[in-house]
Amino acid sequence: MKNSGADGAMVFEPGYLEAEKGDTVKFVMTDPAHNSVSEVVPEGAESWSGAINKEITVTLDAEGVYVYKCTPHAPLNMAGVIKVGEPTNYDEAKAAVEKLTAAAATNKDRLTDYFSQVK
Ligand SMILES: [Cu+2]
Repeated sequence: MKNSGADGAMVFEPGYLEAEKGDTVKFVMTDPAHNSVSEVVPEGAESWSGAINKEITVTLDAEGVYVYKCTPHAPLNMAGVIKVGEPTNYDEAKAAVEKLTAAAATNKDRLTDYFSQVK
């Protein structure tokens, strides 16, 4: 969770990640005032809601696409995508990406670029 990265200001890096079922992902606080909150998780996986300024470790319990955001920087499209195995919930994840992108004022291509890597 960074104030500035290769994909611009207020950004998760990497913003797109492929992982295996059962892996854990730790959201690390490089800069302050961020969090990680799931927007969509596959069926059988637990959603998460990290507090501002708190690192959080998430276990990816199910195959599918996970879409998450940083609450205070959602208007800057600070959000990311994790793919685990087969994208079982592709349509639901796509809808979440479109909703977050529509609500964002800047970095409009960021999340759709991440999601375009989901195959
Ligand atoms: Cu943030």
